[in-house]
Amino acid sequence: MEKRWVFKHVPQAQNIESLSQAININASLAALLIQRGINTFEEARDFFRPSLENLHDPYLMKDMDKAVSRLCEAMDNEEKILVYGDYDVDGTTSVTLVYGFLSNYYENLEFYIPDRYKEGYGISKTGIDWAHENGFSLIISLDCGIKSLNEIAYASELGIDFIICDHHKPGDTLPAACAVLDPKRADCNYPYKELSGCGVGFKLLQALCIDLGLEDELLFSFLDLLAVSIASDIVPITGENRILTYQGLKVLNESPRPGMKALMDISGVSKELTINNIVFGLGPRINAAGRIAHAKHAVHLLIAKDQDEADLLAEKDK
Ligand SMILES: [Mn+2]
Repeated sequence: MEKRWVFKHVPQAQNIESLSQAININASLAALLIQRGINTFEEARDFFRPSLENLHDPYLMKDMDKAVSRLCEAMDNEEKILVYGDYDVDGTTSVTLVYGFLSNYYENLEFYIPDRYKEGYGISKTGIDWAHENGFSLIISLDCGIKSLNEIAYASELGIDFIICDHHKPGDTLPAACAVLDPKRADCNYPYKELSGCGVGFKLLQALCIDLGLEDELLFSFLDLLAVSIASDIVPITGENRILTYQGLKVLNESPRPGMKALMDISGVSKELTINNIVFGLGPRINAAGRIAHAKHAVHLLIAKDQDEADLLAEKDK
């Protein structure tokens, strides 16, 4: 493969001098940082110490207010809520995050992952019919939905509302859902555009926590799923994704959930887990469930609370 080298400009001497003094590093390192857009003490601090305090306000995302108020209405009225995700790693980690978090506060909740071979990618008519037959009136779609205009219109005829959490580029028309969360919407002013599908689901939960006055701590214990989604979906590890990945790796290394621990053991990760271990070890194993059998097994593995159960489920996915 032919490589095309893109050379970065050498920064101005006075900028190198001022950054190297501000953070007490040598000129070569300061030049490398400036070439990566880090010019000040504050920017360097945020780069070296990625902090959850620097996450963006979730309410900057278009439709977030509508999404939270529909979700709260559903919970107040004890409606049946379906968490619907795609069958790849981003989809199954998103479903584990949203289903796993909400189930701590709300019981009338189930999840659904379409069958890769029978239903294909995205929202399926089969899935909507299943939701209708089982009395669901709200579907939260994760990592899919932005292009499912017909399916979402069909659901609406059956009295089922949608909250879409997607990160794919929308077409010319948006689906007629109650709320369409997607930073790539042309009219969305959210400052960071490269979130994974799981990242958009995380923003919805972050907004819900603010609205209901819930502590962030429980939500942050789910950050391992964000790190796995970001690494496996190959979205850039910049900005907010870098904070989520850094903190997610910490959760994976310090207090992994049983399902992740089981996958780490099977992948032979003995030392500190890195992004490479996720991309080549954990991610493919989570993906395998959807290819060999059904991706719902990956969610069962990731939500397992008991280590013996998780070890057994992971053996199956081997
Ligand atoms: Mn995705």
